Amino acid sequence: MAQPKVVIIGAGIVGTSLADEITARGWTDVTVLDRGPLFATGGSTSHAPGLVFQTNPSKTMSEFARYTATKFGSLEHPGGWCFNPVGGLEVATTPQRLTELHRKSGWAQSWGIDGRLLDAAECATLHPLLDADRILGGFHTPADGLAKSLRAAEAQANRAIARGAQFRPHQDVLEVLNAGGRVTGVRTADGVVDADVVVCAAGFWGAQLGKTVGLTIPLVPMAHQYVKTGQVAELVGRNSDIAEAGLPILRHQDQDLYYREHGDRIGIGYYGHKPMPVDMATLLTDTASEQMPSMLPFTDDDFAPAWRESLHLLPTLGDSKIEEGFNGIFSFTPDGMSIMGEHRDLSGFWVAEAVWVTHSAGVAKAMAEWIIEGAPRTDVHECDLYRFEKPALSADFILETSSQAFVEVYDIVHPHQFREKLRGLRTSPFYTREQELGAFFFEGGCWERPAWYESNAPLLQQLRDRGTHIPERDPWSAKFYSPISIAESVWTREHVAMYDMTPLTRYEVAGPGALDLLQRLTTNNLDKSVGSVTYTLMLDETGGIRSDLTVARLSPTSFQVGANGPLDFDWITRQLPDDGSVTLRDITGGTCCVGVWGPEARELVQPLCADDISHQGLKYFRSLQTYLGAIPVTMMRVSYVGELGWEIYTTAEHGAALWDLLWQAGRDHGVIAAGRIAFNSLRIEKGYRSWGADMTAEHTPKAAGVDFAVRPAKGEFIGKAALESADEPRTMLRSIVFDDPSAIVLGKEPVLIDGARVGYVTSAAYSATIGRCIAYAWLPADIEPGDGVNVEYLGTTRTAVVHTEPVVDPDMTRIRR
Ligand code: FFO
Repeated sequence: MAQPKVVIIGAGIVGTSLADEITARGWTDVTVLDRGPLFATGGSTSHAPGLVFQTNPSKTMSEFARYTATKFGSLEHPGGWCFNPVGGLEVATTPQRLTELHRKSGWAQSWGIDGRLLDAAECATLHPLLDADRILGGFHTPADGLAKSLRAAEAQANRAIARGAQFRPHQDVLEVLNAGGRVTGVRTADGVVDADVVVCAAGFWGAQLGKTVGLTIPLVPMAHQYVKTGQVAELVGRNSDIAEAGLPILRHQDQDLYYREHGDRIGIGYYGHKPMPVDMATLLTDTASEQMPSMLPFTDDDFAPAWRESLHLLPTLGDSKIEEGFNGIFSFTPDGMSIMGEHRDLSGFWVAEAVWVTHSAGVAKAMAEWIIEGAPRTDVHECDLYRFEKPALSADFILETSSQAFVEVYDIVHPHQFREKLRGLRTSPFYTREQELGAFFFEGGCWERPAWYESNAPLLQQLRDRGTHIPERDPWSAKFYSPISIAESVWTREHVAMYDMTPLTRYEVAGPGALDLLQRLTTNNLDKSVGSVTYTLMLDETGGIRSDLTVARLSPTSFQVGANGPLDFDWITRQLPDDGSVTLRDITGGTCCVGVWGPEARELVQPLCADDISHQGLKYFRSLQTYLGAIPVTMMRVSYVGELGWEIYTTAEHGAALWDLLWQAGRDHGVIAAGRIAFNSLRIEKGYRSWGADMTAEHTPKAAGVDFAVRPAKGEFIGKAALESADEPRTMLRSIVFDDPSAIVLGKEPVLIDGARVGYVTSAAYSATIGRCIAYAWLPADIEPGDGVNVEYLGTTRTAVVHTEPVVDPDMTRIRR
């Protein structure tokens, strides 16, 4: 076959980097189009200040940034450097920020980025413009630095050109052409450019282009202020024209500020002002003739506090003044992450949008792997184009949350902190009951999810009265948390509890081709009798875990699939056969589910059911379509919390009646409603993985400890060949148990042995059953149960021991009875 023709829209940092990565992999028929001139195209890259801070709570984003820094460091440009590794310094002026820097230092260690916490004097030595008296300390990352965005773009473009790529300026893409569900090219004023692959790397212009092909690319162009001072006396003579900068790039996040040198001047960027979303329609008319449509006029008033605060932090600026400034446009998204992927209904149309210079080369590499090899080697689920729930694609949601992402860009954000605006978009039929019970709601996937119930406070008191240790939490881990959750998990293990499982994504997969499709898509054997329920994995072509599912066979040709969110719907949709023999329907919102779990679950439910739901009557991992009272239900004997009981499903209109029926019947058993925090603790005790947190497409089933769900003998499935030729895993997911009953970690902390970083924590929870915190961690494969490890949490070292799995109930006596 002839080489695929690739058109990249946008010659900014993403488009040029992608042209380089794609041509480097041997696809050389690449044309890059830009609406502006080359390479100062007038987009965000043209004015990007180029600070590359690599550390990020997201491992993926950190890896993208690390690749960018490394790659830019190796680029050649006649004008000079593309990357200047001056290092990065973030300073704290509040105790909260100092603690945050400890957390940051933890992420850096977890993701393998060199960094060190410094006291105020050390910070001032590193960056002599700093007033040491103003700061409490800092975090120094020597490998961070400055990217020269335009040079890096041009240098990468030149490599691509040398391999045959073409770059064409002044080409507004007027239309994306397609036939039979595939892209065939793009049309510009100059004519048609044929293409098999079109990549939209148009930055903040991209959302408009997406619209023309029926795609919502949820980004908002935001104006952000950047100024340059005049000459700063202290800097005179320090930097050669070529070096431009020698001091570390600096962040003062308590005041939403960052700084870099421009020779003997200082550049200051500011996020403290109100969000300034840019209306694209007016931008297009207002700037039609402008060289730099992405640079809006400076608004002095918005910058006044920034200047004041800058003089406090860097007093020598007092002799200087703001000499120039502008409000530069770049893209913000609802969750602050980039947007990557292929259009589901227009194959060959790809998106690489909302990418900072910081992450650009890493994103481009992953895109090239995805386009050419079929899957990126880095886990990109956090950036996937199809990660958004439906309400999150509304204009209201996109504007509101992207503005919030701007406000929070330098904020200290708790991992369990949830959106405050646009809440209540999805509520289960049990919602009013939950409110009555004093539920504290977390938000997830636009659903309201009870985290714990204040009505269970007396149970916590009972636990205290019987002498149970309830660990005190530090202020950080005590946020978005209540010890009531401990009482809820104990009550589940000792009696019975009701869990609202409605937000669990579920699909109906039906039709004569349903079994074949699911067999091809997943690793376990699903060709079992009606009533069977199977835990199974979806792999990508490289054998990485895309998701873990439960599949219930409700009839010979219809299956209910319990899934992990919108990405599963997207993946399955892409694999549907063309012949119409399978239909896929998201039934999450039209149905609901209560998990009734605990040793007394059967006593509670059996009297409501005419069918036999004894241990033999409805076996473990079997389902039954029956009635509870007058309510039609599907019961599945599955338990993510590791207790006797069922997930009980019904359609939405019966939901409230089902809840009330169970609640009434449970009175004699003291049934409680229990929340997500207890749920999470119990599943961690039981060794059950949470996809996205504990395992992703970067991991094989064996490494993640879920290879029991892989049955090669059943026949072909996606990823099977890759698994057969896979090397032995070098890292394994393990359960670790902390020694100190008061030790708490939350996830993403580094794991060390003898002072050297060996891995990182994925998720963690306090286990009431064993009275210790349990965590999952990715560790070298030769570290085994019984081995000791250290976990760094906010500057303290917690000792833990690798445990056999599961930690609780390895003999399954609680579930199988
Ligand atoms: N679907 C349902 N119905 N319920 C769930 O809780 C979930 N999940 C995800 C997505 N789909 C779901 C899947 N995660 C087990 C472990 C993880 C799960 C679901 C179930 C489990 O019970 N594993 C047992 C049984 C294995 C077997 O017999 O094959 C085990 O590992 O011992 C919630 O996130």
